[in-house]
Amino acid sequence: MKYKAIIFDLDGVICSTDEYHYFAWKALAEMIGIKDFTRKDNNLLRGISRMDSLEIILKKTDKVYSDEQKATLAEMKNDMYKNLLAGMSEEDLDENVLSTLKTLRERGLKLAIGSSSKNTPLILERLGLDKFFDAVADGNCITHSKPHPEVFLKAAEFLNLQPCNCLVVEDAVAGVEAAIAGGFEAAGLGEAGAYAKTTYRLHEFPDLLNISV
Ligand code: B16
Ligand code: MG
Repeated sequence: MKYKAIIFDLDGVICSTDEYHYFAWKALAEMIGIKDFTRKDNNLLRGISRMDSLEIILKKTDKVYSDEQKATLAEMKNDMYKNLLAGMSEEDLDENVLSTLKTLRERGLKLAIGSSSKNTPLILERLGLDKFFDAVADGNCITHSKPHPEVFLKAAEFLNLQPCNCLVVEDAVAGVEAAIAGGFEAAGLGEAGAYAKTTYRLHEFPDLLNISV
């Protein structure tokens, strides 16, 4: 077997919290007078840390913010995002995602999370997945966010495996870049699926079962 483990991105792969990030960033952008924050803009933030995401959004305004003000803005966005997460439950876990994960595990693969999000523990708990994965690397245990490979290297380290034995699943171009930079192969959903460096294109999550892992 080529792969011994699969490392999953969280937002936009395991669950649709990428939509909540979009709503929260859009609300924040409007609050500070940016009226044209689009889904296309939001795609640039996939896999990018909270503070780096804010910096990208602030390029759309001429206003200058101090570091302290930026920290406040990021906290406001996170509060709005967490309000949306509070409404999540196990019912928000797509049945196809859960059954695919279970089948992959039955096939003998280790399953891990590699997410830039500091809210990973909260999201996994809301979805009833807090004890499900063999390893979780997230925004709380890294200093460099995607496209740096640190989060995936951490996940591989937690699994005690080499990157060449792990497949990364991503929805973000930055996430595919991170995987490739770390020596992993990558399967991509959405924009990441169409990205030239992506090893396997997934049209939907269960397509993972068709990759000869
Ligand atoms: P937080 P992923 C990433 O998660 C999101 O794609 C990105 O939009 C977000 O800014 C980042 O996590 C940080 O999230 O503000 O919750 O710490 O896609 O790597 O699972
Ligand atoms: Mg993602």
